[in-house]
Amino acid sequence: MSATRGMDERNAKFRRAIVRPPGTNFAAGLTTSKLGPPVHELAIAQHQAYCDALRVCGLDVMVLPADDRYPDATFIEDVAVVTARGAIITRPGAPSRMGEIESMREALAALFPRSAAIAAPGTVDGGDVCQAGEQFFIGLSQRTNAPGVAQLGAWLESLGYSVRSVDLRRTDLLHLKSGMAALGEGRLAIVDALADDAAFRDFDRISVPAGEEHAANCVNVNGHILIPAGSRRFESALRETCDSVIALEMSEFQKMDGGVSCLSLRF
Ligand code: CIR
Repeated sequence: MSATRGMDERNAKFRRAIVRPPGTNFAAGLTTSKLGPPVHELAIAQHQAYCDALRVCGLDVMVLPADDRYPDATFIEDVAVVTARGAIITRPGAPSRMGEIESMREALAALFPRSAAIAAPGTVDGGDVCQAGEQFFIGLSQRTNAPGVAQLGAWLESLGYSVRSVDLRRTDLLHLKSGMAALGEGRLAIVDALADDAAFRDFDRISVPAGEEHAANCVNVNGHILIPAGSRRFESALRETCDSVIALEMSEFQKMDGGVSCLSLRF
């Protein structure tokens, strides 16, 4: 990779996001939480507030139609990995979600005419993929298998990125980004269960306090850190070092094991 390209990307900002509102059967999606069924109207309102926050961060938000065939389709981050150098359609690890890639392929075609794709037997959920500058972390999880890690890693390296894998199977995390997030400038938010993993050795780590682990699923959008509301200690730790922290009500998505990062693809 040329030094110029690296410089350009460090200064680059996200310009667009793709989102998909929850469908009417959102409550039929996969979940392990014991928080009860989501209320559709409230989920729609929280999703709209989330889109408004992305716009405040300067993004042009492309809203795909809700898709009642796939109750988890609002968690759009899982079906593609989008970088400044190209996009790849994933192959979600949950059988009920595999069909979500068809409409994503159509949506991305105009923006990334030569998207790559994960092939069987590989499975990858985008929630297992975290970019921190030139470094990508890929979680080996319940959803992302070893062939998926290998395929995605090779594709990212072909684009000039560095890749490290993180084995999540010893944790109870659904996805890598259920437990960590890149905050920019070499900083990661990270839960205790992952903090000692050698993959993160070169990064400054901000601990997500016990009891607020769900807030590890936060996202840096052009210097604004979007976090779920109600994580008081984590929010005040972030406010000490980050210029802008935006807390969003995410209760209805948490009921379905989702959070702030899962609801958009940002590029
Ligand atoms: C699922 O289990 O697939 C959805 N209910 C939640 C997916 C959350 N996605 C993410 O963290 N990237």
